[in-house]
This record gives sequence, C-alpha cells and structure tokens, in this order.
Amino acid sequence: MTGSITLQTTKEVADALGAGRPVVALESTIITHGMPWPGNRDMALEVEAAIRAEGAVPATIAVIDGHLHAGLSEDAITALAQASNVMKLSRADLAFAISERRTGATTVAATMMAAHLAGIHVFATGGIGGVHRGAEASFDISADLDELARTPVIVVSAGAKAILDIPKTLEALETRGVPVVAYGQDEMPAFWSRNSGLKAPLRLDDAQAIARLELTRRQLGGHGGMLIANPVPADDEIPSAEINRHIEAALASAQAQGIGGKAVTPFLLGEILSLTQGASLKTNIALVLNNARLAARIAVALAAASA
Ligand code: PSU
Ligand code: MN
Repeated sequence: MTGSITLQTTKEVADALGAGRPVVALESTIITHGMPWPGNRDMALEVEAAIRAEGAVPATIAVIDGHLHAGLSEDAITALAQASNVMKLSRADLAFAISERRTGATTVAATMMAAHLAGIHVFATGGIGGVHRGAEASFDISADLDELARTPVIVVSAGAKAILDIPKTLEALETRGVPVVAYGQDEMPAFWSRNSGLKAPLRLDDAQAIARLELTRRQLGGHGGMLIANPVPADDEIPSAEINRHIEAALASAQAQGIGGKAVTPFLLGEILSLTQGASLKTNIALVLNNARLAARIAVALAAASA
C-alpha cells in the first residue's frame, strides 16, 4: 500500500480549508472516554455550535471503520458517542486503527497529528494529559506532552487536568520548549478550578496577541505546538479545596483497583463524576465550551493575520 492517508472531511470543513477560512479541530476521546452518554453527545454538538457562532468551522477528529475523519456529521457524532469498543488513540495507535479498519477516538496527541495533516492550526479540548501523580514510580507521562513539542498546532485547554501533577507537567513542557500561555490571568488554571497556586510561564489577554505570537514562532522556524491555558468561567468552577478531596479519593480507588495505562484518566474522571454527583461533568462541559469559543477567536485572528 502506498500513497497518503485520505482524510475524510465534511463539505463545510473542505470548503473552509480550501478558502483559508478559520477551522477549529476537536478531539473525540473526550466524547467516548471522558463523559457518559448522552451528556457527551450534547457537549460535542454544543461545542460545534459555539465555534460556528464565533465565525469558525468545527472539525471533530476520529477514526471510523479505518477512515480518518476531520469533521463529522451530527449523525456520526451521535453514533460515536454511544458506540462501545471504541479505541482510545494516541500517537502510538493512530496508524493501527487505520490499518486494522477500527473505530477509535483521538486523544490530544492524535488529534494534533490529524489536525496538522488537514492543515488546521487551532484545536480546542478540555484539559491535556500530562505527568501523572506518582510518575516517578509509574513512568506515566502522557504522549500529549511530546506531541505538543513536535506538532505545530495551538491547543486551547483549561490547563492540564487537575488529577495530574501540575508542577511536574509544567516542568516537562518547559523542557520540551512548549510555550504555556495563561489567558487573562497570571496563574496557571487547574481544569475544574480557576487557580492552581502556580504562576503560568507566560500570559496573554486577547486572541490577536496569541495569533501574533504564533506567527512570530513560525518565523523562528522548527516550532512545535503551544498550550493556551484558559481558566473555567468563575460561575462554573469547583473550588480547588473541594475538588482536591475528590481527586485524592479517586486516586486511592485507582490504586486499590490496580488501574493502569490508558485506563487511568477515564477511570479517574468517572470516579470524580460520581463523587461530585455530576458537578464535575457540568464544569467539564462549561470549560470545554469556554475553550472552544477562545479557540475559534484565535483561529479567526490567525486567518485574518495570514490573509
Ligand atoms: N479533556 C477532557 N476530558 C478528557 C480528555 C481531555 O476534558 O477525557 C482526554 C484527552 O483526549 C487527553 C487524554 O489527550 O484525556 C489524556 O489521556 P492520557 O492521560 O491517557 O494520555
Ligand atoms: Mn498515560
């Protein structure tokens, strides 16, 4: 087999890419492994609508029956949101899902790869994967960090998920040369909470400034990705003291049940969902929507500056 991977795009995405109009990539692991049905489907469709309302086109990324898609129809999103046996695809698994004709949802790492292949420069998610607590023993460090180092896509997130070791995650990003930019505040956000107690490496206050930084990075050459850390809206946050209790409890259950590898992040998110009686999911959806709006504004600013 030779040639290149054919990306299946919706007409909306193909037209926008062809005309240089703003497009925002979206991941699908958050749909299949991050949230339960039917809230996951509602989230995915609301996020797409929020991106369109800001004047950009959403492109949800997934592998369906071996085909790599950039842009899914509402029916395809609904089917994926209810499907079982969907693989969780990181960089290590993306080609396997395609060659074995499988269906898989893309993590931050695999979504960045697909976005770059498609010519999409901006991607919105909830929180990136990073260095897990206890990584000095488990060696569990998300492939998202190396992908940020190598693939030139702007990732808009609410920081790294607070289930992780955020100080170590920031160190690992610095080592890899990944700019980490807090949006509109000095402190690094912590996913469900606005503050982490850690100063963010960089700060910018508007989408135009982020677009300017991106264009400058391109001029320097050899640039990889960049992480925009956008705090959850104040009305939707869970204070860190409160969420931290639940994170500790969830981590203890994961340890007791011997959860490892790819299952860790989905397990912890599920535990925290039940410990907070659904409040963590409401906050997760709010922060993804907030990130989608900012990502769309960055994509619009980049398209205007590149025209
Ligand atoms: N953001 C969310 N929920 C999620 C994720 C991100 O709000 O479930 C997913 C992303 O796909 C991210 C993955 O890449 O969690 C991290 O998984 P791991 O720790 O196994 O690398
Ligand atoms: Mn991992």
